[in-house]
Amino acid sequence: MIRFYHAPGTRGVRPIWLCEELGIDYEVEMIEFTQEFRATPEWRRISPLGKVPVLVDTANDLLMYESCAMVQYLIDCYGEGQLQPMLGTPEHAIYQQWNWFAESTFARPIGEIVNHSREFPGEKRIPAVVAEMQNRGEQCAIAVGDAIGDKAFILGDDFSAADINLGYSIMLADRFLPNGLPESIKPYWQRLSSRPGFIRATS
Ligand SMILES: N[C@@H](CCC(=O)N[C@@H](CS)C(=O)NCC(=O)O)C(=O)O
Repeated sequence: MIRFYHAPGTRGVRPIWLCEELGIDYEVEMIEFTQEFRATPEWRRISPLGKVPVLVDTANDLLMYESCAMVQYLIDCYGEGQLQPMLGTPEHAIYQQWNWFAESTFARPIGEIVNHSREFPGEKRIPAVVAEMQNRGEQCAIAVGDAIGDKAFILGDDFSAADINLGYSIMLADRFLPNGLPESIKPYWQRLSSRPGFIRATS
């Protein structure tokens, strides 16, 4: 059985959405997403930095963190070739480019906006830091909009797990960038966020 430790609206949306798309059975244990709970030794034994999500797959005696790595594990192990191009092809390289971009380039500055507000509330807030992270997040959203052009999905006609990883980052951008999403990305976001799998993963 696959179990996710998760909190609403956080990066666990990615692997849960993937399970919904592929019809993989899973269960979710919601954790208390407070600094106090995340600092407990009990939670740190499961998640060394106190973060979510965490995936446990009892069938393979596996415990892991990093949401995009979970998505890749689940399609490699249970996806039967679906939702990713064939390994070793240029298409797979571009697919991986977007997976990495989604978390390490796009979600990162937006996550830092959230972290900054939490760690430096009120007068301790450093406006230049927040502005720079907003600018970086916005540049990423524009880059995705440019790459999408008039394609349906990031790799073309076919929906892939890279759309799931990017989709979560776009959800963050929509929520935390002061000017919201650039026009160029809105039809893509509409297409992703209206998928039944996304709706089930976020409700
Ligand atoms: N790169 C990690 C990031 C995990 C992460 O930052 N999770 C957030 C929630 S979406 C969290 O637990 N934040 C609390 C913290 O950073 O202390 C992943 O993709 O799983």
